[in-house]
Amino acid sequence: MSEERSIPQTMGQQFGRRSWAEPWKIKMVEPIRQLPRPERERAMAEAGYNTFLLRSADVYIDLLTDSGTGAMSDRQWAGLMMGDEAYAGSRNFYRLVETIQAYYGYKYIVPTHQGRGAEHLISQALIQQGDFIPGNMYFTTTRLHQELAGGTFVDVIIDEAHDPTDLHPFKGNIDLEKLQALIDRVGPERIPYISVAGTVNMAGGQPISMANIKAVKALADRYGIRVYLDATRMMENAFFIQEREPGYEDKSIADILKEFCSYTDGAWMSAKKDNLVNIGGWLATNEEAVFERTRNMVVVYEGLHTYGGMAGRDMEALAIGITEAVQDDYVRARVGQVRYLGELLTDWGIPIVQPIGGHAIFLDAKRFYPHIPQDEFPAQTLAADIYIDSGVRGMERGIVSAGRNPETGEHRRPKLELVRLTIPRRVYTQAHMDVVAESIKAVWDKRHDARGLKMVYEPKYLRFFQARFERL
Ligand code: PLI
Repeated sequence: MSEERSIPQTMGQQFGRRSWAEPWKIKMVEPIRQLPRPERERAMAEAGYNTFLLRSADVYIDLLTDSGTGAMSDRQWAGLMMGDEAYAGSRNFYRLVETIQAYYGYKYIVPTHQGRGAEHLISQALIQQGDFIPGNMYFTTTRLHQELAGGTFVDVIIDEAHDPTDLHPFKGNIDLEKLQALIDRVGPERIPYISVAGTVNMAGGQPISMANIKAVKALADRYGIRVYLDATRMMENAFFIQEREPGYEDKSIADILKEFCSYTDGAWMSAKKDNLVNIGGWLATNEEAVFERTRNMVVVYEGLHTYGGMAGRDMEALAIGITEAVQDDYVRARVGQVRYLGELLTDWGIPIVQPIGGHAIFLDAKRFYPHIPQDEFPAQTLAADIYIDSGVRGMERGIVSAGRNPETGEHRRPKLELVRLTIPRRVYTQAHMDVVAESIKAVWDKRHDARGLKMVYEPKYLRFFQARFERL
């Protein structure tokens, strides 16, 4: 062997490749461990084949959710020490309000303990019994709060969103004809607001385009209907606009975010995702009357209107988190890591929702386990099987998550039957992604042996959190 050939070449030297990398380095670590397989089997059975019921100490790589599971920066941890824990008028609250105003552009802010606290307030404030709320695909807690307020959610997302193989670049878009048809059918006075999510969680983390939100706003304005935004993962949505929408390639994430929000009347936010904190949320509006109503309600359900269930230190970490989350290099690395995992799986022919979204990889359980009928919960089964294989925890996003129709009591049968592998922000490395991908591949290779589940316990609300199953 020649001297030259014995020197291993890096991929970069070979292909002239330039990789992205995270714009941070690791200062503190939290040990994790992989239980032996017999213990994983026992843990899964004891958890009723529901990954929500596992103890986190029994999980190796935790991809259950990106909600509240991100790593805070040294600046945010330093910010915790700046907490002003006054019951009323905390300094951190005013900083948070100014930060949301600066980056999202809304006028009035009501703090809440997390996203569903804000969903509760906006739903109760705007929805009357018998109203209809159109939206770009349901989200579990969002729709439930709309229903509890007396409304009916109507899905007006484009058809492509329900097809995991369709490569539409903006599968989160609203179908304007579906929206118009609803307005014609029920009348604009029965539609308190259009519920727009950026990116769409249940569709696979798919974005909505700037052109679409502009068009939605124009249509809504014609009828005097409000547009409210679920801003939970808007940074990632802004990234996809920058990447895919002509005219936005040279705009910053911060500029895109602000422009997008300018086409809406307000927003609710689970700060546990894109705002890089472990707990927190907020409601924002440009409407004074809505602000007055929700600011009054927050003291009943969440806490005083200058903390809404958060500690002063939480609000400080949240304000700092917003400033970090709008950085272009951060969002690029964030989506880049999700894409890295998705591309490994795609290369092995494993069926996932395409295009790869912003916060998670969604395995298509219908194509993974085609022999398991939807009534035997293929996605629930797959999430359990992955945990048993490696200790990697994902979650079901299919028939169990969709729940029952409150009028008929029947299962809702979503077209998408998925397992979500959600990547926490700034937590895991590329090596963790390799381990995850290899575990999915191992389960894929044994897919023909899989057996479905039967549900043996079903709670009334948001059943996916607490339902229990047995192996068929
Ligand atoms: O979990 P909350 O209450 O902070 O936020 C509720 C919520 C609202 N909208 C969207 C799009 C969400 O994704 C969301 C929560 N999502 C969770 C917990 C998740 O695992 O995706």
